[in-house]
Amino acid sequence: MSTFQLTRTLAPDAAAADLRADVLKGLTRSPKELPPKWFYDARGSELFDEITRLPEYYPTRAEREILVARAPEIAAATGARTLVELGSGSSEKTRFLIDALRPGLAAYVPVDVSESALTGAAEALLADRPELRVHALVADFTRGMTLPETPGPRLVAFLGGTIGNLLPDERRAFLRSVRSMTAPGDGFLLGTDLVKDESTLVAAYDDAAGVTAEFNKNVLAVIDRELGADADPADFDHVARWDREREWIEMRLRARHALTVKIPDLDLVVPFEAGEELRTEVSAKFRQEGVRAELAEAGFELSRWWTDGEGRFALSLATA
Ligand code: AVJ
Repeated sequence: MSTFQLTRTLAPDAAAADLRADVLKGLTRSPKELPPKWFYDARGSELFDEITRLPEYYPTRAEREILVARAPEIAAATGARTLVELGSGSSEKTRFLIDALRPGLAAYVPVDVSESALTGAAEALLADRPELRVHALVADFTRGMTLPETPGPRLVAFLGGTIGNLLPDERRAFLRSVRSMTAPGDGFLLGTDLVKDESTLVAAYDDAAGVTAEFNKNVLAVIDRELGADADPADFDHVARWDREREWIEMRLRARHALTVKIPDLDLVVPFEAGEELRTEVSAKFRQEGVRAELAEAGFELSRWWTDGEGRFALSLATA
């Protein structure tokens, strides 16, 4: 009997159609913008992995510290028999949760747009945990999805602070869709980066080694390869800026001089003025009261709040 099952809910060419639509819309509006999900081709995922090991990029280490310390409490509080993880990627930090939930855990349901990430993660997990049942879902969690029939209670986890990449409206819709996949008594575990001093935040998104700059510019390489475009990363500067009103970091690509980007697959020529900026990512930072209010609006009650020792990052446990 196999312990690994994979369900595709995305058409194989859905990503290609989404990219075309996002690029057409984002590069013909003013100000220009692209959604951050297009960073993550194979090279972009590798660069993000490198980012998580940079001295300036604290969120991954801070969240791991909380998970290691609190996994037993999370397991005891939820008694979850199914762990669903949205945007699971490599599932690297999730093993602390999985191991704390064993042996009651009946199924681990990782959800990601990347089939290769899902199979790689499942392989690594199953190598040491042959009894684990993994039911992977290839799906775009921002679009809502149907979960497999597995035993409750469920714990839905959304880690890494990735919720910060969603704009406030998208966040509301996302939290409601998470609520709609849970039943009373289920749990929701949410990782959020916290508001802190500007210099720490900006450094985390503008590291000295230039890895984040390369990650940011990788979106141009994706457009060049997938849409036949001629954007040259050397024509753009990496910008990371703290918006103190909206309490989010923005990453942008700033044209070094006036230029055009030709995108033959879209029949499009995109002009940039000298100094014009293209927004490539919003990464919102949170406070406890804001998280509590957003969860409540979606129908969740915040029941536990844990931070790392330095108070940089938080894990929230909410109940449906
Ligand atoms: C993976 C979305 C949590 O916003 O901090 C890292 C992505 N961008 N450096 C974040 C990212 C620039 C990261 N998330």
